[in-house]
Amino acid sequence: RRIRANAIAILTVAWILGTFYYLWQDSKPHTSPAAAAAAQTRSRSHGQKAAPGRLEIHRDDRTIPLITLTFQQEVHLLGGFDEKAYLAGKQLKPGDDPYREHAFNLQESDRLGSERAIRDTRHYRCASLNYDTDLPSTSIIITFHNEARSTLLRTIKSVLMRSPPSLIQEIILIDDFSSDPEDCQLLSQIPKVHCLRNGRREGLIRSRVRGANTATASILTFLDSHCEVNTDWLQPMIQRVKEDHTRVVSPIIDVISLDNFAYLAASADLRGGFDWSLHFKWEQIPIEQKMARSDPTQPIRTPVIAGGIFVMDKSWFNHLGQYDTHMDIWGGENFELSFRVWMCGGSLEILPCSRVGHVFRKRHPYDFPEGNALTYIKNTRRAAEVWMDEYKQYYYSARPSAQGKAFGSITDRLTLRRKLNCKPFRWYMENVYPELRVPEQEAVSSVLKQGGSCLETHTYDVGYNICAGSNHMNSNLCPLCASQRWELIEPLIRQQDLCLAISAFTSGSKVKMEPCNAKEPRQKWKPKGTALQHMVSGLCLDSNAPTGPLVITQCRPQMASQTWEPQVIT
Ligand code: UD2
Ligand code: MN
Repeated sequence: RRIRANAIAILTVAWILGTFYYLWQDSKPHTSPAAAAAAQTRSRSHGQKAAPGRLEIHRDDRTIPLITLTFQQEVHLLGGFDEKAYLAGKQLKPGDDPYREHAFNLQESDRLGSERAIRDTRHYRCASLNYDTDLPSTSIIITFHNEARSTLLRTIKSVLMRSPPSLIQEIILIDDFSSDPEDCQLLSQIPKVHCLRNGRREGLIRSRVRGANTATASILTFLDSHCEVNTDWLQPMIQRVKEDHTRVVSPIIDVISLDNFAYLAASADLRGGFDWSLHFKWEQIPIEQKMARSDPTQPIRTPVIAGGIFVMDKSWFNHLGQYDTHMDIWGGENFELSFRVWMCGGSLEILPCSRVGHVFRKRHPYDFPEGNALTYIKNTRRAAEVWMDEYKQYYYSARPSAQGKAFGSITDRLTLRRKLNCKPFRWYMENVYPELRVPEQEAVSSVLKQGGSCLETHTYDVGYNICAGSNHMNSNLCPLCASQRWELIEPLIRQQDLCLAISAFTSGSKVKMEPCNAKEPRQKWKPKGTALQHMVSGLCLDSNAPTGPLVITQCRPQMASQTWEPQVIT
């Protein structure tokens, strides 16, 4: 009996240890110092994108076996296309700088060949997910300007080899007026590949719209011209869009090293964000959301997308107004699209079970006919002017050089916004990106003058009284000064911790002081001419002179009892 008891005890201990080991393996952080070092975020000018910070290596190195195609398979996949001749047609000359033309190491890319094994960088649970067997097919849209032949071909071949053939309706290449028309033309010998060439340089925005307009599938998939798609990259994205056509989805964008073309896994804890200068950045998912994520295969809501790689229903793309085609060359279109999708009834997400590699570069390898800075300003100014409402002031403070720069007419886009009945940017700030902090406004103290009287408080009551006089304003001895001193921080009218609030939303309601809360509708004011209008009721602050008390009444322009002129106290 004792032997049996011992055996049971040993088995129990072994079982407990085994369970602990399993759990530890599951939660172990998958980072390696080497990969992290490779991921230094690069800073580039004018809002250029850096590679996602924090790379990680998964514990099980599931490299996709190199699919070496048999001659028949190769013919089936590539048709009459002569890959060797295509690549040999453009070769780096001995002594040439391999980074000069493309801002990545062309020698390494050429040496790699058009297909290679890459690691399956997804979370291991992704492999056991199932997708509908009747997913709709997609048109892949790739625009490029002077892309290297080896990277472009690798993008296309990875799509053909790593997607279920039935899901690929066609691959539409838009050659944005590259120097050599053959870069694109020759590729149209590959089955499913079509080539459109622009008669002049249009930039990626108009090029993508041209591609979308010729697409025949019901779903659009956009890719940059230097990508490599990973195992089962397409199914998760098409599945999400099939379930709800208002979703716009993107993969986790892995990093292809611009130096040695190593394929590196990006962190699965990042989403797209930006600062007020409209500079895109990768940022950590907010901690509460991270804690709430029990399933690492679930989509990640993102305030903005990086821009290059996403899947969108074609009718939804058209319904929402495609892109702003007055944006040129590169930049800003990802903000415009992201604001528009969120504010006009859709959503944006990153799907961790879809992975696509991309060569992130430190500089643009091509020229901007109007200059890089001016183009970025024009494009982001258009996005700010159409979509950011009163928040555009923060864009201008963060990018003062944008003021006064030409950005063309935005009438059509404003009409579109009205027609689609889109929500205000304030809604986006409160519901989609509350983590984006509004810059602290400089607290300037003012008096609010009505003739010789000033708005004044008596603890929680408000009235008006003879102005204490500017010569006394800074003196502690002046009893009225503090009670006549206001900070106008839209939407609040503030005195220390108390704010001006209405007691009810109807005309004639009294006005009082209460603890500040910028979300409280009763405390929201904005200037209207020389009057102060309560934002929600639309009524104006009225001294009710000479009888008092202070109330809100119907706004009447130039009405003496509604005039409150701010005068800054220095
Ligand atoms: C990122 C996006 C990119 C775009 C851009 C902002 C990713 C992976 N990439 O910059 O798609 O949203 O942010 O605008 O999210 N191109 C043209 N004509 C031009 C210029 C560029 O066709 O005049 C092509 C270019 O060959 C490439 C694509 O547009 O295929 C994007 O350009 P990029 O790779 O220089 O942009 P990237 O990755 O820095
Ligand atoms: Mn790119």
